[in-house]
Amino acid sequence: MTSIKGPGAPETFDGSDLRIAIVHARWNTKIIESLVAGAKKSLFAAGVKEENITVQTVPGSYELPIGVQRLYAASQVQASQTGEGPSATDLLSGSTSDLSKTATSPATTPKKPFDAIIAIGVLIKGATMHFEYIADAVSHGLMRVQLDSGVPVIFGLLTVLTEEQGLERAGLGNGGMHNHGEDWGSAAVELGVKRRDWS
Ligand code: DLZ
Repeated sequence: MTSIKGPGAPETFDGSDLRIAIVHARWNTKIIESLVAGAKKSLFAAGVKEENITVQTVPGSYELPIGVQRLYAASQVQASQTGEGPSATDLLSGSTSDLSKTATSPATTPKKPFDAIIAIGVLIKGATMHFEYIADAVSHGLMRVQLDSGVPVIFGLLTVLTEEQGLERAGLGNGGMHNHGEDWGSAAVELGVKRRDWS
């Protein structure tokens, strides 16, 4: 029997003028790389241009919320400096993070703020309570960033009990499960497009 789980019949959205970021953790690299590749595959399939996709890494999943928050702020500052967004003074609020420093360096090409950001991490349960604390903090942190900033943040955090479960969900297992990164890429395009109508 086919499963009823999943996002339903695919709709198509034109991502050709979207700017999308992927922020991913480096823990559990083999799984992460496949998820990132899956997300990019869907972005390209929807017409997102390679030059409009930014990939940034953080050490572990716990750092995803701050990575997403600063990268988005950096893109807003960059846009303000190239006349494509609100003014830099409205946005920077004295931040000294590395990502905002990157943003305040002179921009060469006009770039608008990101339309959506995909946060990708893989948490594999161990023998301690680490998993629970990080999963909870990251879930809440990413939701907070998206509601506070208004930019859609796609939840690409796998919270799995075993490595095998992670490999399966990255399309690398023997069970024939599809690569969940592809769903996240499609969700980013859909939300990026719809967000404009909701503005
Ligand atoms: C410490 C830790 C552990 C135990 N497990 C994972 C994991 O399975 N996946 C992941 O993305 N990160 C893990 N980390 C690292 C934390 O997310 C974080 O990078 C460190 O605690 C430093 O803040």
